[in-house]
Amino acid sequence: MTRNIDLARLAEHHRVMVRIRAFEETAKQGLDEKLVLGAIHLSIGQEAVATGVCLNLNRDDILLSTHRGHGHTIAKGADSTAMMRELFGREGGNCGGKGGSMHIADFGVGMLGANGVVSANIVIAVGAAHAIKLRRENRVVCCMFGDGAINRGPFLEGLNWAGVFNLPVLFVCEDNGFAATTRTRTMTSGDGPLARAKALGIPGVTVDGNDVLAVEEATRSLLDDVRSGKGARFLHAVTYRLTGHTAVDPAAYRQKQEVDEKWQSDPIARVEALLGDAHSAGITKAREDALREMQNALNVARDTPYPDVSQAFADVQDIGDPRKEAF
Ligand SMILES: Cc1ncc(C[n+]2csc(CCOP(=O)(O)OP(=O)(O)O)c2C)c(N)n1
Repeated sequence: MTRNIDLARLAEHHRVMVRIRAFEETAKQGLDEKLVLGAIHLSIGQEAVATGVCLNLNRDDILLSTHRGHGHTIAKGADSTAMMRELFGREGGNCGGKGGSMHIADFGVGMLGANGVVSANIVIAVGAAHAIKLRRENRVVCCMFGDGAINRGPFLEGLNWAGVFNLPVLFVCEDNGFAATTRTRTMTSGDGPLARAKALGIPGVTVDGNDVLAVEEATRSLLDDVRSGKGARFLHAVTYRLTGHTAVDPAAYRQKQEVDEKWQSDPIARVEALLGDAHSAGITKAREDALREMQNALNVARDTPYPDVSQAFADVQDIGDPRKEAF
């Protein structure tokens, strides 16, 4: 079947996808140089989900992300240099260097937060959607989570609440087949994410999450429903994580052959094939621009100082005087 493809829009997707990949490859370089402390979780292979979904959100729509959130954050419009500074724990990071990779938030672009607690973002998203409804605001919430997250309690609570109160939220299950080192299907009862959403009264669809156009089309249609007050919707995007769970995980729990095969449906290569030879100059330029942007972000972050120690308790939850009360 031939597809009607808007090549200008596809090139826009391509630019975002290569920026996400370049950011992560550069962040990995920063990790190897011990500039990033702690873990980072790369989303290499999953760029089409972040891009196809987030490019259909408005700036003031709210996004909740996961521990694997660099791609979502970039696609929602956050500044890559601020993100690199955040990963490096430096001044001028999106959260002043206190959040790091797993807790980036950037309210300026509607990015309410990445989250290191699997599934916790679902109930936060639903709370935000309830607030939007009570204030009669004209915007929506999008919540990203992995296939592993559907086996935790907040998934049930969050979807149930969103269904009962008809809330403006799009749930996006980024199904990469694994929960850390475990194949999710070996620990998931029943027919999977979409069946669970439907059982909770939330309609949705399953798409090829490595096909950015399919993700975009499904997202548009589901968001039309959400924006027109029909209530929550669910997108189940099937993808694959091409690298380990964390950036230092060699992923020995799966066969090299499987990963090699999955590289054949690398979402970026698929977009480049669709763009075709006529766009080869644009493809090269997009890749070069992305690498330059991220290399610059790396250099700036490297040269940025750490925050002053006086900032340690600024902008964090007020628990009184921690020096007196926590001990
Ligand atoms: C509540 C909670 N339990 C366990 C963990 C450890 N953990 C971190 S990521 C992860 C796997 C999550 O799988 P999934 O939601 O599918 O996301 P993916 O890593 O595959 O993108 C686990 C179990 C955690 N961070 N939070």
